[in-house]
Amino acid sequence: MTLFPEMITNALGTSIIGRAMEHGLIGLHAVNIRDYTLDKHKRVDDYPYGGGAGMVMQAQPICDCYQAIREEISKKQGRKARSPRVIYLTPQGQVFHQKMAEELAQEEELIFLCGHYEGIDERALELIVTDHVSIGDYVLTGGEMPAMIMIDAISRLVPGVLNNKESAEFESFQDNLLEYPQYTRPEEYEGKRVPEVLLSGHHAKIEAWRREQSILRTKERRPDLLSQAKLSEKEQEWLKRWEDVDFVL
Ligand code: 6GU
Repeated sequence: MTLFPEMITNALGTSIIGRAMEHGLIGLHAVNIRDYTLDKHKRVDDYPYGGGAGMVMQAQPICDCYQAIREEISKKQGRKARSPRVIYLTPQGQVFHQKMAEELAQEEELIFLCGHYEGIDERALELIVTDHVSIGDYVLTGGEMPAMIMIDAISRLVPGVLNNKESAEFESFQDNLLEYPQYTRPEEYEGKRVPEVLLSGHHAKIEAWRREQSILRTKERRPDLLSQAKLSEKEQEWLKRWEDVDFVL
């Protein structure tokens, strides 16, 4: 639900998410809230009661838009659908993270409500919103980009959306560890060589090196994550030896 549907369809219609839609693995409908206004000038916002800066999005177009979407879902499912989660994108929400993406990827239907101007009439939020979500502690002009970020993060977890090469299996945030460094040809570039172990063909050694790199990289760049990572006894011992080293990466 947005006042700028083409922003969503243009951005997500390309690349991996676009391909997933073409393959019918996910569906995306950017619904224009303005289509549901009863105002003869097609207005969807008004001045805030009590005064103050900016405009507030009115409850009526949003709630009618929501009801129309629910009816679409019921029609598609051929029965009265249970209430889908409605995610309101707002800097006042819980901060989005990978676990939340995994949880939301289990849902059959999701509705994202994108606000603009100074906000949305609280009564609309009370009536339809189930989750308030922020994408981080900074302020944006609207909820569209946060919604797209969430849709991208959630969609790539839907089975079949990523192919083998893009597979989500080994990557950042798996285990709360960051991804290890990657290299491709040539073996030497600007005098910098690819780490020898990667040219060795010794798979066990390569796996061990990558695991080490993941751990060290997380320690260096995201120490807050490392405290939540599951490390073996041996790895914890090994990591202690790097405790006072801060020039490795
Ligand atoms: Cl979800 N919306 C807006 N407008 N700003 C944000 C945000 C959301 N998350 C962080 N900043």
